[in-house]
Amino acid sequence: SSSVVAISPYACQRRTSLNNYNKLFTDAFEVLAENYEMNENKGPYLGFMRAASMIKSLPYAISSMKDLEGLPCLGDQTKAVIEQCCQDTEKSTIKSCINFARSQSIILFTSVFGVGQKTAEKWFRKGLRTFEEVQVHKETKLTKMQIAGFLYYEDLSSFVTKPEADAIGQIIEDTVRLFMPDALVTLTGGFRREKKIGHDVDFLITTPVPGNENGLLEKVIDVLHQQGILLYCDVVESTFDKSRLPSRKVDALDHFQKCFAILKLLKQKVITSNCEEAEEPSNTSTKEWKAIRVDLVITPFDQYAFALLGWTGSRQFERDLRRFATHERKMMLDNHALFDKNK
Ligand code: TTP
Ligand code: MN
Ligand code: MN
Ligand code: MN
Repeated sequence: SSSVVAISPYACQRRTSLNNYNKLFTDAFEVLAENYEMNENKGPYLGFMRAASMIKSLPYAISSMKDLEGLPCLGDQTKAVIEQCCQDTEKSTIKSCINFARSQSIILFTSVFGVGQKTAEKWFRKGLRTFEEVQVHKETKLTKMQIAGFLYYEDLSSFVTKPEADAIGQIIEDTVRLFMPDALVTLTGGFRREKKIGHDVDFLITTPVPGNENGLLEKVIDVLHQQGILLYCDVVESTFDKSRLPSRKVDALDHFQKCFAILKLLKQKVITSNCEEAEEPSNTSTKEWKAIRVDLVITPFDQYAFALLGWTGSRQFERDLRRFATHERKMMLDNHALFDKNK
């Protein structure tokens, strides 16, 4: 079953559908990767992420070590995990990978919007194990972001569906058009990759007339606030400096003005087909709205193409695009431009 055509070591040169025939392996890899990342062990982290990404592009399910012949991106560590998984009919290797090392409390704490690794570990060291313990503990000082994270925890930890993403898109587009009728509002992130669910909804906003995007985000935020649907908003101002060359830092944040927000989406605004609505009873909530994480990014028109490429993801695809540009083309790619280092 192994393929005759050579598979590229770069994600950006592989055709990858949403059909993952090797989810058991890639889940194990991603959990292991996350664990290495947590311990700031970049090498094995990238190794497992790269292997997971490559395996996702395979048009067949791996069933033995023979299936790995000629495949790129696999090192001794990743091969050892696959070998164990293949020999193991109970799938206990995979289950043990998934329960590997990471404290349940750290997993719980970092699942809150605004709580990162450092904060989770600090709470754990103080002996805190549950949300209740964190919230009643006298010394805990929560940031605005974490307060919102706890307040809307249930909604934010459930997945965003495509109909919900489309409903949010309509709201953003309508609001932007109040000020800028020719503005472009584009759905990016996982939904642009045709994923059916996401953890947030990402948008790029631009206008064809240079400079017209200035001040737009503030106006949009103001309207959302006046409508009573802005539950949380953290604006990050643009830090783009034209005199600076693109940063070499892998996974560096870009310089666009953006906001990380939580919007209140009325359930009546979500257009679902009848069969999807029939599944609804599992949701016992009687509230008429759902809190949704939304990222809005403002880009000048001349950088829109690069921003769109950068914000479409996946993270591994972006990482490999930049790696490909650097090593195979001697160019530098980021969310703002593509630079030819020879010119
Ligand atoms: P995410 O929204 O984090 O990821 P996603 O949409 O692929 O998946 P999910 O369903 O979990 O939301 O990020 C979207 C893309 O944007 C991702 O490829 C990384 C990129 N990105 C930047 O380029 N700059 C940034 O500052 C951030 C936060 C993300
Ligand atoms: Mn997203
Ligand atoms: Mn994400
Ligand atoms: Mn996002």
